[in-house]
Amino acid sequence: MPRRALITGITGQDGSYLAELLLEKGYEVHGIKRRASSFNTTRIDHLYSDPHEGAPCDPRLVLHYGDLTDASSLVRILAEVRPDEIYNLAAQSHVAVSFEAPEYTAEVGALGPLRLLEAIRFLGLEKTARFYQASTSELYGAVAETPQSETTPFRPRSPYAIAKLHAYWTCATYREAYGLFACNGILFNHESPRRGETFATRKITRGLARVALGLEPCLWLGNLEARRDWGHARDYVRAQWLMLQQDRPADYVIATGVQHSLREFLCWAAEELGFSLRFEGEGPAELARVAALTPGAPPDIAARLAPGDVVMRIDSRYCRPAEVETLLGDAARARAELGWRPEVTARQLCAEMVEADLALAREEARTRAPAPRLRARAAG
Ligand code: NDP
Ligand code: GDR
Repeated sequence: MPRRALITGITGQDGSYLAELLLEKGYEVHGIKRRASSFNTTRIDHLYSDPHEGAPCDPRLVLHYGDLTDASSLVRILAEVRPDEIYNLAAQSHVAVSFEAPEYTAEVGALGPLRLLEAIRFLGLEKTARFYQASTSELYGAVAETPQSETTPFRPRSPYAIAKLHAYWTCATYREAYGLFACNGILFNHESPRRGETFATRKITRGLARVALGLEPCLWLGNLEARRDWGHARDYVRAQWLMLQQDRPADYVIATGVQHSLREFLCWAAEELGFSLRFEGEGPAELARVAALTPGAPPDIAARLAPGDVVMRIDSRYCRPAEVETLLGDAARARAELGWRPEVTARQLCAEMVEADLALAREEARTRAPAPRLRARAAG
């Protein structure tokens, strides 16, 4: 009998890579997708074969409608699937959005895992199923200790992080109270060409590629000084799987141990496109002043290629009410116990993302036929 996994959030970035990994390993993969007014399975469509299209149907990928805010759907799906492994990846995962929708963020991110864990108990699966909770480096938020490891105290700084803190302790408590094999993966930022378009790295690679091809006039960003420990999502889902294959459940930090600023990432993306940015009107004091402006106020910080050719501007609407300035992970435990190591550096990740976004932008430019405005690799 193949092992059976259930992935919540299978339509997201990590869900899609994890589904690929588990299918490769011979699992029967079940995923929860939520109802949306338009298609929301583009990241996993390549894995799914429609039985009506005559293609050899792979019955090992099965999708179920459900929602982490709907306990009865979770009970029904768990009862039907009776999975060996459950990966809880679903969340309202955008930190900035969590300030605008804090209650919904907590409904999904804090109470969602609780509902799932209670459903596991209700169905008597706690002695057979293994559970992975998508915890996050955002739990460290404003903590001074660096780098951050499993023993670093948490100091969340957003409604998103507070919801994830609730989920972290729920997971740990169900492990201690009911003997459930439950792990928190405290993952630092991980990206890929499948990253959501409004997260910083993807916004940069997609935005600059589109600017380079004349599809957009300018890219608008917030705090360029934020420092993150960026890895590749494909490497990070491997760690998720490894955690559930151990003899004992534990919590693990997953990170590369190398940190860069968003400004560096922006410059790399520009380089990949064949141009270098010159910044003007900036500095920490200048940035703080702009951050304090009314959202949408005329910006005065810019990155130019040449006089008159502004390709990036700062807009305070993308600065958060409370910012996490710096995160850097220490994944020593994962290296020692899981044998996990990242294979892709942040610089390589950026190159892969630019390549993918350039291909998408070229395709769009071909159908829209605008005049490319910059001489760069983009024109090739
Ligand atoms: P995404 O935002 O790409 O994916 C989130 C997934 O959750 C999507 O499938 C989304 O569905 C689904 N979802 C959202 N709300 C609900 C709901 N109410 N019920 C059911 N499903 C829902 O996130 P990532 O793949 O990047 O991240 C996966 C998890 O890991 C998230 O929990 C995130 O918070 C966490 N995490 C991510 C890190 C990162 O750097 N990527 C780092 C640390 C933690 P839909 O496609 O319909 O929107
Ligand atoms: P983060 O990722 O908040 O770390 O959460 P994001 O890419 O959104 O922001 C990273 C940093 O870049 C700064 N920034 C901007 N961010 C966005 N989105 N858009 C902008 O225009 C912009 N300009 C500057 C941010 O202020 C921030 O400092 C991600 C999510 O995947 C979470 O779900 C996950 O838990 C953490 O990573 C680890």
